[in-house]
Amino acid sequence: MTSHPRDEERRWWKEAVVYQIYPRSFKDSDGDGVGDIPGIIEKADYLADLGVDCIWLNPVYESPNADNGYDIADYRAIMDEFGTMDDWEQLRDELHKRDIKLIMDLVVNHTSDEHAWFLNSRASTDNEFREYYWWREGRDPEETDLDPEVYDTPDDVNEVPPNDWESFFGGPAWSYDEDSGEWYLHLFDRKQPDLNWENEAVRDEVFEMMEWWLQKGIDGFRMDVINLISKPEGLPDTDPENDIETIDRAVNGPNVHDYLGEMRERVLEPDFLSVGEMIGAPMPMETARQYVTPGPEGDGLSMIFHFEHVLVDRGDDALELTEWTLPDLKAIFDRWQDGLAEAGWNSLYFNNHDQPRQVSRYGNDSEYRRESAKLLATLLHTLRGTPYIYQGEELGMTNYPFESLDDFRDVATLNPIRSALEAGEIESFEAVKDRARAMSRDNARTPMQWDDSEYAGFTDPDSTPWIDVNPNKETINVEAERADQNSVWHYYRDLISLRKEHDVIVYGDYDPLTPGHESLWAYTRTLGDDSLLVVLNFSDDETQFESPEDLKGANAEILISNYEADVSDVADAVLRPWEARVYDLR
Ligand code: TEU
Repeated sequence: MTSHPRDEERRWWKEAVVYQIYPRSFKDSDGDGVGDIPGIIEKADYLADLGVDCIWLNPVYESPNADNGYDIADYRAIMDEFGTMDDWEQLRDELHKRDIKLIMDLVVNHTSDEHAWFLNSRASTDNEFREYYWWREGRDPEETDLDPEVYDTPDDVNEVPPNDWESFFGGPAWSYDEDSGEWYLHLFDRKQPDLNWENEAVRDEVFEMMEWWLQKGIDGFRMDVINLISKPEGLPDTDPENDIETIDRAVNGPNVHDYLGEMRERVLEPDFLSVGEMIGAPMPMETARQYVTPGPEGDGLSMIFHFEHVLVDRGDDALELTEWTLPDLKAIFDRWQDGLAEAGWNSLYFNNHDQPRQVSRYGNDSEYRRESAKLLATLLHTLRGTPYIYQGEELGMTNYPFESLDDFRDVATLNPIRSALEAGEIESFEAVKDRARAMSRDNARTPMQWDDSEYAGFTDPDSTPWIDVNPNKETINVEAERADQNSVWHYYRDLISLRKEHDVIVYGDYDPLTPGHESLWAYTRTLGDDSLLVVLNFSDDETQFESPEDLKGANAEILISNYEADVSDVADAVLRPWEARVYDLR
């Protein structure tokens, strides 16, 4: 049994609650319909009132915005739409003044095709920048199974790309460059060429840039798709017969731990929050541990974002939805809670700028919106790990009622649907409407709902927001929820403050009690003499919790619950729809 953490195991980033800000959709200060840094500064007190300890800021760097800032043209400059470097410095200071830390997004698997490195790289085949990216000659179609018709090449070029990989946004992962007659690799959009980390000069550039930001006083990085930086030897084709797709070829490449080890030695410190986004699933636990074990044995990342629980309802195809079950979801969390119990640390999230809204996906966003939003929050804030709140989650914001293709802005939604339409695989948008609605990243990107005014207080009434505001801003908004003691907002605030009072929430052991149950998720957290029991009813129906013998008659007090809690008896409690209870068993 874990007793109180030894001092060296204590880390601010284990005790913190992180709040993610997607600047484009948070708050527009200058009426151009796009959120910006001065807008975030206006809301610094809001963040302090909620009680969060750290902000993760999505990319604010100069970018042509093919992928909303994940296509960076200059790592050391701020995007005009978002403000200036002075604004950024002011934001840093305003946050730090309120004891809120700041981590920046590090997007170094790829750059924009408008980054100076790529412009140079493209300019000729023999300059030092050519080796910054993955340029390769094409192949004779006869020697492959690939259909040259599929690729975008001039009529007189009868070639297919160096391998058959597909972009994660749909279409081929290679684009043909007419000037040099070669192809370049882009695992995402064609405007996001992959950097070649095998080149030491690339690593130097990246580490110097990270150092530059750390010198500016930031507290760490969220590392975009960092498990893609090392590519497999020879860039082999996929192997569908053995179920090996592009993603399997691309993740956790042979040198990834060397590169991260070098990063750890050169720029990272244990006190920085470094959270690596690791796409693809499932990930072997050994690999995960390697990423999060402190140096020199491990790569020394504080934690990672794995994808297993957010792929639980996804099929193989980008547009395929499947049913998820609670036992499946629990099994994933249990595996990670257990896998990183001794070494490493977990991140806890359902939402971010790439995921549909959690209450629409794992909860009930109509009749039990409020209850289920609070239940999901209870889960994320009482598991072992660091909880991440994505803007609007603290209001129980929901998915958007998308009606037509024009409502979407995201390349990851638009590219595959447009290709499917062009290829005649679907006749109209209607064929994929339900799926696009359920899973589009744009669900997360509609503007933050501050009040019930025309554009929810996100931007001026006489401006036009870059993406529509959810009509439910009438009732779901900051102003209304702050005025209502029973709101999702107040519940989040309570959860955040409980974390500060109870070490057991941060450091306690996790023990699941109901792994196979269809609708109940119950577990204990234990640290020395402190012990919590969490019981969650993932259902529209009442569900009885049969407590283990040793908990019957335990002296329990309800620490927090999403219902009026007149019950303190653990034994065989009947939980109401989406009821969440946290008992203090001490
Ligand atoms: O996302 C990684 C990623 O591949 C997925 O989350 C992606 O959104 C999904 O597979 C699309 O269907 C990161 C960023 O979080 C995301 O916003 C960027 O678009 C992507 O990397 C490229 O930088």
